[in-house]
Amino acid sequence: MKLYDSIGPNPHVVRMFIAEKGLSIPTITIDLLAGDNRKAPYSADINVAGQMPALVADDGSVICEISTICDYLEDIHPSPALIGTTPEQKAETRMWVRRMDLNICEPMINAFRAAEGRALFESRIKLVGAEGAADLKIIAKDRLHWLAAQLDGRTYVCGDRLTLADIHLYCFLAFGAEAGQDLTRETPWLKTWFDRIKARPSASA
Ligand SMILES: N[C@@H](CCC(=O)N[C@@H](CS)C(=O)NCC(=O)O)C(=O)O
Repeated sequence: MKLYDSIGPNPHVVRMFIAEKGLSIPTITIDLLAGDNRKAPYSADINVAGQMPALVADDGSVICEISTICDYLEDIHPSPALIGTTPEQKAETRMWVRRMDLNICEPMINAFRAAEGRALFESRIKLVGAEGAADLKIIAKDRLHWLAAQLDGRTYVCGDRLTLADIHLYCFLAFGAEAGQDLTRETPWLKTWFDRIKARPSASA
């Protein structure tokens, strides 16, 4: 098995998940700043979407999209469970991951690409304009407030279970904090939760 890795929050999610699993997977680093992820051989042979990361399984299967990569790793290494051990636990984790990904992480990242990251991304993908970027930042913050209100009082997103949902949200908020969208202090619960996850050794993976 090998992981095609790079800078950025998506690869960070997978590295943190791997660290929490206690796994050691060899990595091949792709130079995202140089755009090597969008050139052959990576975009031709590994990830047709030209994005990072990608996992190559022992049988040569290529697995892309971070939630899918984490699902696969959980399937082959069920313990410790970071998605769940029952259908209900798995559904709960995936429900929160989907909510945070669609409603918070995507607008946050699309805003970053169109604003702070514009020079890097404008030759790669279609971007919204400056006003759109500002609106996306407002949407990400607004949805995060909604999420934080739902989770207030919980140790982890799924109660007493540390899951992919914590890892996913943490990695994106940590990225935002370094990239012009520091949302880590928006509510008292969020601050406490963020610092709790940040303290885990896996956070620096
Ligand atoms: N939906 C994809 C998103 C992957 C993604 O956006 N990766 C970023 C790194 S954080 C990337 O490859 N950016 C460089 C680019 O798009 O050229 C996933 O779940 O893996």
